Amino acid sequence: MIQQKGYHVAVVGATGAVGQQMIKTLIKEKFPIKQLTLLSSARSAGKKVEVNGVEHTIQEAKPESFAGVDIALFSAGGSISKELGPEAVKHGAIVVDNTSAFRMDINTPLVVPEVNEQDLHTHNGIIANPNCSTIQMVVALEPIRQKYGLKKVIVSTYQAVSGAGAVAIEELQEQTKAIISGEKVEPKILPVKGDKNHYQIAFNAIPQIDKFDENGYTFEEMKMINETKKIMHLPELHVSATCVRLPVAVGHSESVYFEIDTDGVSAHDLKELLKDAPGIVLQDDPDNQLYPMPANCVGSNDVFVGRIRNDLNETRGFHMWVVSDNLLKGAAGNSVQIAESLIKLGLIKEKEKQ
Ligand code: NAP
Ligand code: 3JN
Repeated sequence: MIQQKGYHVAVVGATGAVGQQMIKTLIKEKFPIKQLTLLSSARSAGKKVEVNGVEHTIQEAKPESFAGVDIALFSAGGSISKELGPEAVKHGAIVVDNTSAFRMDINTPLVVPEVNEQDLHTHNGIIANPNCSTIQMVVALEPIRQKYGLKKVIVSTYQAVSGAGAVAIEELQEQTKAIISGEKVEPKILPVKGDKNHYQIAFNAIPQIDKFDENGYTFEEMKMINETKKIMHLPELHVSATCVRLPVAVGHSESVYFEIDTDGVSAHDLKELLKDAPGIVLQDDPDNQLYPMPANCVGSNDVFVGRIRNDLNETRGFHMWVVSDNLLKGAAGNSVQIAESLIKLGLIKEKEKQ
């Protein structure tokens, strides 16, 4: 993977659940890398990791870490992005930020390449990668919006614990083992590491992802609502969300109800449309019990769609089931895709080309 020509890529949060997937995705996609810099906090600095047969030492992320970097992929939390993202830009890097730090900033494009790749042209150094739950939903909705218009979306999510980081994956594994062995569990992380109460996730479902906003929605739900409108350029779209954590390691699922702007459209028409749409795999055959499930989607950068059916009362209303790997298409995969789009569109400045 490391080439004479290519880009100096930095991964910030390289030891995390998302950062590790970023490194794997860069290799899998044969991203043109001339130099790879892996950054974390002081806790992991000095650790050695092997990437494609080459040993790399994790370094502590500091402003000066970005000297000579062309593309910096950030996934170390919003406060690190706010602190170090602008520093990376000052050093001439383009930042693809996986956190919510800049998503709703009007000067920062929020991009899912299948939906709004052209928004990359307006970037000012930072490009925001949306929330995982938003990404998979807009990939499935965009072809429908383009052909039939879109008026309303009501989504309920069934989210995997990996969305809450490496520590939440460990918590699910340990609780599951403990409960099966008849031992007591002491929840410490979920639903939200810094919140007042923690609840068992093994053999449970928790209707809280992120903290609560004053309006009774959680911040995860508000992210889905606001980000969807921004990415799809539909400020008037009616969107509502309920986000739920399930004892699944990887792969978010969503039940999406939506209303289109056109009469006379059937579920069959939507299946025909989605079967050839970019980034989508249609798995919809009730007769043969074919529908997407997270266990079958892990490791893929696609969005899997099934269970498409008409609402029984609303003629312009439909339901569908959308599943995707939250660490890939929902995070690392979409970020690397953004970096690939930047290269394809010629948006990485000449001076940064090696
Ligand atoms: P994680 O598994 O807990 O990993 C956190 C990473 O951030 C680790 O590499 C950690 O390094 C690093 N880090 C922590 N404090 C740091 C500091 N002060 N300076 C530099 N690096 C620091 O979390 P994750 O699941 O990978 O998620 C990381 C972030 O990605 C989240 O906070 C969120 O903003 C974003 N995210 C986005 C989505 C999405 O929907 N697009 C999904 C999940 C996560 P150490 O090893 O040194 O601790
Ligand atoms: O919980 C999930 O499934 C997705 C979580 C995403 C997340 C976790 C911590 C902080 C985010 C995010 O990307 O929206 C953030 C954040 O950056 O706000």
